[in-house]
Amino acid sequence: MARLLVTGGAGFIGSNFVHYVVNRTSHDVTVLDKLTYAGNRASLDGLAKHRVSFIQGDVADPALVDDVVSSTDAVVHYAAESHNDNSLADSHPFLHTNLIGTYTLLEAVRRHGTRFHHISTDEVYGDLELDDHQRFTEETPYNPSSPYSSTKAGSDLLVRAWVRSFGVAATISNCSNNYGPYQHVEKFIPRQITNILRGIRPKLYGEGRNVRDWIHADDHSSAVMSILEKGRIGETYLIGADGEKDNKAVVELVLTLMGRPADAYDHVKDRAGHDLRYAIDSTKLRDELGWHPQYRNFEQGLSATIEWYRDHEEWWSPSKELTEAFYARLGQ
Ligand code: NAD
Ligand code: TDX
Repeated sequence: MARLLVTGGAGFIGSNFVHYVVNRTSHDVTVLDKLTYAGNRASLDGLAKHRVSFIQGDVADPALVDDVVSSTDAVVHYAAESHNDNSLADSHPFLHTNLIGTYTLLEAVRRHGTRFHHISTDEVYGDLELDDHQRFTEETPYNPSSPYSSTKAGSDLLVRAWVRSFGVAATISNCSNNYGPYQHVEKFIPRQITNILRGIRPKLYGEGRNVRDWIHADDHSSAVMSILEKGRIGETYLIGADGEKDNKAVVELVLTLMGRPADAYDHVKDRAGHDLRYAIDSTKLRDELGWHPQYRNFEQGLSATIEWYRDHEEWWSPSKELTEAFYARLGQ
């Protein structure tokens, strides 16, 4: 049994990971989270209090981070500014949290000899053509497009340098697009579900041909646990569940599952520099660590996610108005 420090544990994927750890392992968890607009303590409600402790703070605060890292066995680093559209509007928080925050954690784990797992994204590889038969692998060159993905790429490179130069015991994972409960309403799938629940038409950027490779957040969590337990130090593992879908198909499926006509959505202004397609080849993770996704049916996973948003209006409602006001200013 160990104590895991989960940074960003009040965010979407971090909170799903904390639920996963508490429900399926004997590890205890300390969450370090700044509670930005994207963090929500309610996402950790219902978890046994003696298993999870919560610290509100910034991963870029060296004294706090040193103190928290000194009393944990391993760090799983989810905290980040995570939304591409926000990074186009104001990049500064992305440089602070994604770069300085990761640097601050690396210095602390270096001092204390603590195991470190860095959570990253497939967006560091840039994008693929729609008809490209290749998918991203661990060998794909970095080629990020947005301020968000470039700061995530930078954070990955910091981790690699700290492994090589200082012997930090770190691993990295780059995952594709996650869906599931507790995702902020700014993101594609929750935005459309909550729009429909509010009587607003879903909004599709451009023609909606862009492809994302969807994975359920629980499958991301199980993959991260496998890497923590069995991954080789210094290695990168790509996480994906063969879930490629174009945005138009996803919005049509959401509408259909919610009993609306499949074409009851609006096309809005496209995202600047919009990545066309992401696709993950997770052979290394599957062959080396024996990991497999549990959620193989996207429609079922999406239906359960829709039900979750139906049942948890009090969780998402406070963010909805501000989020839509932001998009309205962008014309999206
Ligand atoms: P999120 O925006 O939902 O959550 C981020 C969390 O980090 C929030 O709780 C926020 O309060 C916290 N945070 C932000 N700045 C902080 C700081 N300076 N100090 C401490 N806490 C801070 O993000 P998410 O979608 O859950 O993504 C989590 C991680 O997974 C990120 O590193 C992201 O790059 C990566 N990732 C996300 C996806 C996806 O589909 N969402 C896919 C692959 C990888
Ligand atoms: O209203 C919308 N309409 C729309 O068509 C929104 C919010 C998005 N989109 C499109 C843009 C993308 O092609 O849907 C797709 C998904 O958009 P996001 O949910 O913003 O995700 P994406 O930009 O693909 O990035 C996500 O996956 C990789 C996460 O937000 C990142 O944190 C992660 O690294």
